[in-house]
Amino acid sequence: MGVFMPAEYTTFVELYDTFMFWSIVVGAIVFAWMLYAVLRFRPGMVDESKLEKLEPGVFPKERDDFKLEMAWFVIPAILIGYLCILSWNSLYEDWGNSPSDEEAFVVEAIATQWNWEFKYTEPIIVEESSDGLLYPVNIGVSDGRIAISAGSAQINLTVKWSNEPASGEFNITDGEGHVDTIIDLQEILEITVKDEEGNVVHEYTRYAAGTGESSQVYVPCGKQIKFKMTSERVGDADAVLHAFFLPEWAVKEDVVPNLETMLYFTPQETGTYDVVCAEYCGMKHAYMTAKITVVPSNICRGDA
Ligand SMILES: [Cu+2]
Repeated sequence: MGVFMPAEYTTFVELYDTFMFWSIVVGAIVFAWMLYAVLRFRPGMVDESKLEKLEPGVFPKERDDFKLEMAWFVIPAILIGYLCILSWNSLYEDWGNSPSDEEAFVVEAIATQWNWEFKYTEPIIVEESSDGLLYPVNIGVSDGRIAISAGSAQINLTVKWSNEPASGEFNITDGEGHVDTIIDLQEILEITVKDEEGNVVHEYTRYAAGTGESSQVYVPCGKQIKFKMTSERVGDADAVLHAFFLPEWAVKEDVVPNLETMLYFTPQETGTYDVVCAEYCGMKHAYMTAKITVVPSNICRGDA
């Protein structure tokens, strides 16, 4: 979708299109009538002697027209009623039936002056092979082993891993390799696979619950994502109002000190999108941005 429009599949796109259509219809009628009136009744076009002598503040009863008055009351009322129902449905769909923490992939977002920090409440794996890689790289992790297979039997690769405070390196020969080591699944695990020329062919990061980073958040594709947000003080910088705004899904919610607010949506395309602050929060408000990356999951794999 374009730069200024949310993704096609969000409920707000239909809402926007319908409102835009009727705004144009009403706008065209109003401006056409205005233009006609301006030209038709400009000075010199009307015979002043034939003008009715209307008295300011007194309704000219003899010109009463019940049918006309009903028409300009009923027609706009129907249109406005229709737009109200339409907005209510979209609002209900996006704000009325929030998922429970069990149903959704929950991320905690902490706003400070002027930064977004994110913490996962369940693990997420972010994995990517370099473009055009001719063999698949499969990584299996348990708390006692990292095992990697790289399809073809001819391939020799080196693997670097880090899992604070431990780290290490091992080789993959003939497409298979593993290391037996204690992995702390409460910490971030990073694995980088390089080929014989030293080029990175595959990167893997597993964020454990409680881990995270600032300015970048990963969410799985096809799942309901729920952000739980609050505003905090850092050093001398007060906890102030912010607003978490995701233009791609047209969702926005205030972030308030001493209060937990939330926002949810379901991404259906992988990719990296903007996070911005939409509530003026001080000098560097405009720079309070972050990136949200939708990573493939078992229910939604690729780009649309
Ligand atoms: Cu702000």
